[in-house]
Amino acid sequence: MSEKSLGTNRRRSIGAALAALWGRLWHRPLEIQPAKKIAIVGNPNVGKSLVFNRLTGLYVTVSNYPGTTVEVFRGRTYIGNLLCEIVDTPGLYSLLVSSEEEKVARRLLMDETPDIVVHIVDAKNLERMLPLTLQLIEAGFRVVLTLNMMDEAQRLGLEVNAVTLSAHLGVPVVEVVATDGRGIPTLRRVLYEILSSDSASRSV
Ligand SMILES: Nc1nc2c(ncn2[C@@H]2O[C@H](COP(=O)(O)OP(=O)(O)O)[C@@H](O)[C@H]2O)c(=O)[nH]1
Ligand SMILES: [Mg+2]
Repeated sequence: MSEKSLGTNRRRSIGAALAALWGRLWHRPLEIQPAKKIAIVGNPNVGKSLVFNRLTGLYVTVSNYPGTTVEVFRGRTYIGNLLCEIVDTPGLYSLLVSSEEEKVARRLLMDETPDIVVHIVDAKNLERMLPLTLQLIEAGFRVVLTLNMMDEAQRLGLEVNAVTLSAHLGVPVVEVVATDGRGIPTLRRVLYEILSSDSASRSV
């Protein structure tokens, strides 16, 4: 097992233990049908799987997407009082697909019509990644833009104005550092605000 996957498993196991404890305290079962679905999308290597691991607790499953060899991870977590399925999709550069991974990511978005699409981007390379945000918004998905790797962006002295970006795009923008969990509570709060609002009906 590689060092990276060991690290990922360790992060997941702490999250899983906390989720199990929390669930027991509040008698919240994870086996029932999730009320909402959240898809995590973005380019390869932007931190999708780390954010997925931070959001999900127990009941993470991996399976090949039907008819393909591409693996898709699914997990469950409570966002507030709503049991949600979180799907970690394969890397996607554009909705105008080319590779098998991209086809799966796109098919998944189109077929499963998630309630929210969390678009994860590398905060250091915004201009390269924002075109996909625009495509997702244009396609009618309810998008939450997540600026990950804020630690590296800050180290490079890059100034990212999430408030201005959010005003321009018309979608919530959350700054996170998936490696240490900074911003994840804010992301959960933003997801809850959207899911629990009346306007959370599916628009795709
Ligand atoms: N410094 C830093 N590294 C990160 C952050 N998020 C992810 N990474 C690293 O980026 C790499 C890719 O992460 P991964 O979750 O596998 O990305 P994915 O391909 O989008 O699923 C890993 O080596 C992570 O440790 C972050 O917020 N800060
Ligand atoms: Mg991944």
